Amino acid sequence: MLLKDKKALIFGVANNKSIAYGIAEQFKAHGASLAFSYVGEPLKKRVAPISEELGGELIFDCDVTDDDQIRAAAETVREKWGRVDILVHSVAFANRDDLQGRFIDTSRDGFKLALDVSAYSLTALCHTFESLMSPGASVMTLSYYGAQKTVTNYNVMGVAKAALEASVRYLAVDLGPSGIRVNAISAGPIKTLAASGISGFKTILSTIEEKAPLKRNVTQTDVGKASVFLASDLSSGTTGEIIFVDAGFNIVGV
Ligand code: NAD
Ligand code: 0WE
Repeated sequence: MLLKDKKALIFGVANNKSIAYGIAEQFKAHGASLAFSYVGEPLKKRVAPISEELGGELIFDCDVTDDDQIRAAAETVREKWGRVDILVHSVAFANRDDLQGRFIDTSRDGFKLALDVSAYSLTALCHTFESLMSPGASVMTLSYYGAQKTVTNYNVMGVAKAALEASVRYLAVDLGPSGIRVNAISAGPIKTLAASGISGFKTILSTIEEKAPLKRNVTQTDVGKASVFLASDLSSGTTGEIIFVDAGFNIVGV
């Protein structure tokens, strides 16, 4: 029971295909207590049954672009739990129009939205939850290859993930003296809600099967298992790191 007595706060479960769902399942299997965020009433209907299924102790409404909602969430968690040991940020959004065509055509508003939801929100959460986290706490976020290399159509999300990965390093430096670690998992492509309707997604999946060392795509469970490592004392010496869970795709050259 690697996560026995640990309290895990999970942002970004939309349904049972979400990467955050795979993470939550593994956390539960290793004995953690769970709390889930949702965004607005329509998603509450989806998240509540998942929380029940996984024995969640708390669900709360939190749009990560709203500082008041983040503060309210922290208050709710403080009253119920008094502390947080694990914080999972599995949240991203860009306008669909900005995930096709040329990056050069991204509008100022589209850029701001993608960076706000997908990158700044990690800093906002760390800032507000800092006082609830003690030495040994672990923060993690989800990134993608498109942060480091161009991926056709990923566009403004690639720029947002680059900002997210740099934020992980700066947050690791700020929170390190308090014994709080901050890392990212760079996951290979997985068919989730956020991947639905992406033109060329099937081609990306088959490219990975063909080129990645493991000759397969990764699953939510693969990511969940790596998240247990990052959440637990097994990773006590690791912070500011981007860990690839991508069947090895990123290491392949010509
Ligand atoms: P998903 O659609 O299941 O999860 C995305 C989540 O973001 C949803 O739960 C949604 O409610 C939440 N969200 C969006 N805007 C929000 C806001 N303003 N406030 C709070 N929450 C908000 O899809 P997923 O693929 O599980 O994505 C989770 C994370 O994994 C994202 O950061 C994504 O970029 C990353 N990722 C996904 C893949 C992939 O191929 N699916 C690969 C690598 C990384
Ligand atoms: O990070 C992601 C997905 C992020 C995402 C997806 C959507 C689709 C629906 C952010 N915002 C939205 N907005 C919507 O309206 N991934 C890593 C999955 C993904 O998305 C791609 C990919 C891959 C891989 C988009 C283009 C090209 C490849």
